[in-house]
Amino acid sequence: MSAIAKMPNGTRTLKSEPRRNDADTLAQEIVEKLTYAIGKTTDAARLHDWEYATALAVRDRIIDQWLTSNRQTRESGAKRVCYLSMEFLIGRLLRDAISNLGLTEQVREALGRYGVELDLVELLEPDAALGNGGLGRLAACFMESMASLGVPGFGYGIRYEHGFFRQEIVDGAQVELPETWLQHGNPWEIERQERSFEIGFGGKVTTVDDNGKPRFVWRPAERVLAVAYDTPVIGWRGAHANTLRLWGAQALDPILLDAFNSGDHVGALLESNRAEAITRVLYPADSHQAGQELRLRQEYFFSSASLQDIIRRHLALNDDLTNLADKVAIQLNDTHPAVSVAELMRLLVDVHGMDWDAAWTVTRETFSYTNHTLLPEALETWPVQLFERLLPRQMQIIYAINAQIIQGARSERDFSGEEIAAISLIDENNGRRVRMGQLAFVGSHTVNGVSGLHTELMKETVFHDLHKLYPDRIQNKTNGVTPRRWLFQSNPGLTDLVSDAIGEGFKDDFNRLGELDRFAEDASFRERFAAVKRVNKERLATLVEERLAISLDPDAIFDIQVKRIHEYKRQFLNIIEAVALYEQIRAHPEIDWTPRVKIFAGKAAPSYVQAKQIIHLAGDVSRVINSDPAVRNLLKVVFVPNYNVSLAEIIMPAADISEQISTAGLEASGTGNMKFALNGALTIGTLDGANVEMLEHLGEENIFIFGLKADEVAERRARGVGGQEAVSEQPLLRSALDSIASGVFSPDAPGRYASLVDAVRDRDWWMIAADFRAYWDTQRQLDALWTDRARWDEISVRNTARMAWFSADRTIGEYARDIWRAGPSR
Ligand code: 26Q
Repeated sequence: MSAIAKMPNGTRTLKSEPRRNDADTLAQEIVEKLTYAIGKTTDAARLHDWEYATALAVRDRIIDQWLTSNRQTRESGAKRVCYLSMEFLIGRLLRDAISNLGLTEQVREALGRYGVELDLVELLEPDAALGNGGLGRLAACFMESMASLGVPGFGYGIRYEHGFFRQEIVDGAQVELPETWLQHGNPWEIERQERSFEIGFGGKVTTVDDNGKPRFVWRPAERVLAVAYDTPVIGWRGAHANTLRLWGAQALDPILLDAFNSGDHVGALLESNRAEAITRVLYPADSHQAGQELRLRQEYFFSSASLQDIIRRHLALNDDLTNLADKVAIQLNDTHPAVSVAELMRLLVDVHGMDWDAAWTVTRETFSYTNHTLLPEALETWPVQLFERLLPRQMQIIYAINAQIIQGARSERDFSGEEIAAISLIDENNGRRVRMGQLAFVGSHTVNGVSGLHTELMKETVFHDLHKLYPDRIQNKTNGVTPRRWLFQSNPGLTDLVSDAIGEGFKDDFNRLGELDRFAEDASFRERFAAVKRVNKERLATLVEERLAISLDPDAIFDIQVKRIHEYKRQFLNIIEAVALYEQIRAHPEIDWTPRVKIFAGKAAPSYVQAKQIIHLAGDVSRVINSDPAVRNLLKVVFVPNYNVSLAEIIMPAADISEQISTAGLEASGTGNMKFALNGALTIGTLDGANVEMLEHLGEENIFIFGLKADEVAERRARGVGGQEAVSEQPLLRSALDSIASGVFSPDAPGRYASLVDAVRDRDWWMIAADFRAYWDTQRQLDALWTDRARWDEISVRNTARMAWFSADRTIGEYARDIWRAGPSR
């Protein structure tokens, strides 16, 4: 690598001619890697070695394109997009890279010559699980999409040594185990020790005289080093490559030599342990405040490193920082990097000597911010005291920004005291806290929500008063998913079928997927479409049989809910419906029930008690129903442990029904909903998040919407309507709740679910009782539809055909046009 990077004409690749991509050449290069990078002969190589060698051979091809893309961006002076995100939930990269380079068949053949199967090799790669769920996966889809569109993009994040925990179910309960994705090395990353920056914490702020003006100097008490690890991200057809730059923490002085020499060998390492702790582990909470100091350290660490890197690169190509916003757009993925607003001000004013007003203009023109949640308990705030102790200068800057904003609101807009309190960067009601959402909002030129409904609710709720002050700042950018991973790679059968029908063109111009619509009326096409689904269901059934020893009938409806476990996502509603159905099947053996398999997967935050109970309940219900002969296999319930990206790639293509049943107004967008529908699943869902746009694009006959709307939920909550009435009026619901509460599914601990059930009967905050009836009826409507397979398959085909708009390419195109004002560099 360094031979390439340090060549005199540093941008030229070593190969003067384009690489050959035939199976012979690939076979030879893979064996070369096996020999010289791993030190093994083909006879001695384990499958792991083949995986590593294959990745390295493929990586060489990516690096060729990477160096070219970087040179093009540099020479064209094109604007760069820097996507700052605490999370990148990438999954595996080998299949993605091979597929985007168009090398799948050649690599398969190359490995085949040594009796090695590509599919098995791919399975050995650990998931890069540097994220919790939707927000992190969105960042990964966006990276792939920017590369595919040729938008010069940089992802900036944290190289967690341990990603999202591995979930095991022990005696019915979730157990979190450490995840060790780097154990066998990471062939995709390139460490860049020379790209490192000092990051300070704590200490004091003093002022010095700078030609008669005071200048602030921060003297941190503690310093650590942020070291860059780069992963190239290759786009579709290998036409462009971008960089994902993740920061790892190191001690400035890894071994305190004085201490070491005086014999204190353990003490000599204390500092390096403390430094490296910053990037040790991903916080596994996606909805509740973590609140720990280490989290704030992580946020500042990666924000500061990224900004220093951006400034360094800018100054290498430009005279000063006044035109920063013409050359870079920085997107803040939620508030996690929001401290960047204060940090950029500090770097511009204190370090680079810009005056305050000019710096504020540059800052605001550079940043934009995406909000991903309205849940009050998830809005990020930090105690002022903690902030001040850890980041004293940044805290001063936040106060100064706040004063400026509040003054403007008072003098120019005549804001009332209440309105001022609402826009203030400091929450004075809960023991003085810094509000990261407000900071990100005022420091950005554009703020966006991730679906139409979510964006409107942002304007009405969390950012009501800031929206009044800056009425043009909020925009909508409905999420999307990359069709490369979520259709081409995960569902090759369907991809080939679509190609047969409408030609290969849709792979390069995804909007053309719409041409598939007319095939919904073609009976023979529908049959082939259903046959692909059937094969995908068999594959999932095999996985469930192998992992859980539960046998599934691929002819039953596969009804699937996979996502983080959360009360607002209402897995509990789904389980209650399963219990009600179970009781009805037992009570009415004479009815011709439609066979159904309910599949669940997802992780609970380790401290989220109710979410963990829901997992426990799914397992308990599963055991009782699956083993009851009276059910005659008409209903099965399965909880698949350790949901991750790789499991999703098997699950999405195998679904008949996709469950998107959040309490209306609470799911910002959802992206699993898009992956399922793209693969032909029928959605049962509430009018929430991007389900609303899915309804618009699919047409109301092709999606199954039920339940209260967002405004109705808000109104019922405001009136304090509880669950009592709804429960007493619905015998199916009442009986299911009674069974769960009385221990029918938990005879070992009959009271285990008492509080879960009581919450529905009493407050019904999540509208489970309120929505049960509509949910039940819609499920039975789907049962009936299943018996008309021509109609079901027609709807299924239309779902795939009409999901083109939900490609992340469309989303990225909108960000580039409306927010970043950046285009392809080619
Ligand atoms: C915050 C502070 C301290 C510790 C952790 C966090 C934290 C971490 C992750 C808060 C939230 C998250 C993740 C949120 C998330 O994934 N939101 C989802 O974002 C998706 C992409 O926009 C949407 O589709 C989902 O609707 C939304 O729930």
